[in-house]
Amino acid sequence: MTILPIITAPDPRLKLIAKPVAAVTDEIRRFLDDMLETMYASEGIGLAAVQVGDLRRLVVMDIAQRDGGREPRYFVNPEVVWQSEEENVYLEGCLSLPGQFADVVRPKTVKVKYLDYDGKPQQIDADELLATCIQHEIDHLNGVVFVDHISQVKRDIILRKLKKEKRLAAAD
Ligand code: K1U
Ligand code: ZN
Repeated sequence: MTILPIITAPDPRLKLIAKPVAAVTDEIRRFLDDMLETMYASEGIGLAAVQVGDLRRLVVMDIAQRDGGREPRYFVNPEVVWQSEEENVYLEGCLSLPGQFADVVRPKTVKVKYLDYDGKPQQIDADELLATCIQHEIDHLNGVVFVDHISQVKRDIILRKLKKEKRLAAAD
């Protein structure tokens, strides 16, 4: 399996919109496996293909890994088909915005339809961290990052910090 490089902000590739997948092939399953290994290696709980420069609507997640055992989840063409009016606030992070966190308000509960690892249609009712994380990952597929949900002032502070860190890293 391959650990893929993760794109970090600011980068125009994080603003691109991913395209639906026609069928879940062996090649896609191999790529999902690489995405999952990349996510585990980075100690994340989710990863969208856009974050590794691939414009397909693919997401991997494991919200259980901090409790010990692994419970990987694979979402192909995930789509929110219902969202609650009730909202929830969660302190979000992002592997593409390393070291940056902010409170994000999102629907508390969502129903998501998707294809699973075997290409079978599925639907889940998500709440708590699962709902937050799947919405965060679907945002990535639509060229949106969590700082797009916060005030412009806070967003500018975070993006300026990341830009400076990239400049300093490039000068090393
Ligand atoms: O998409 C990503 O960049 C992955 C991201 C998922 C996420 C975390 C928290 C809220 C919403 C979405 C991360 O895994 S960030 C890093 C992380 O490991 C983490 C941060 C906060 C809580 C739990 C894990
Ligand atoms: Zn993210």
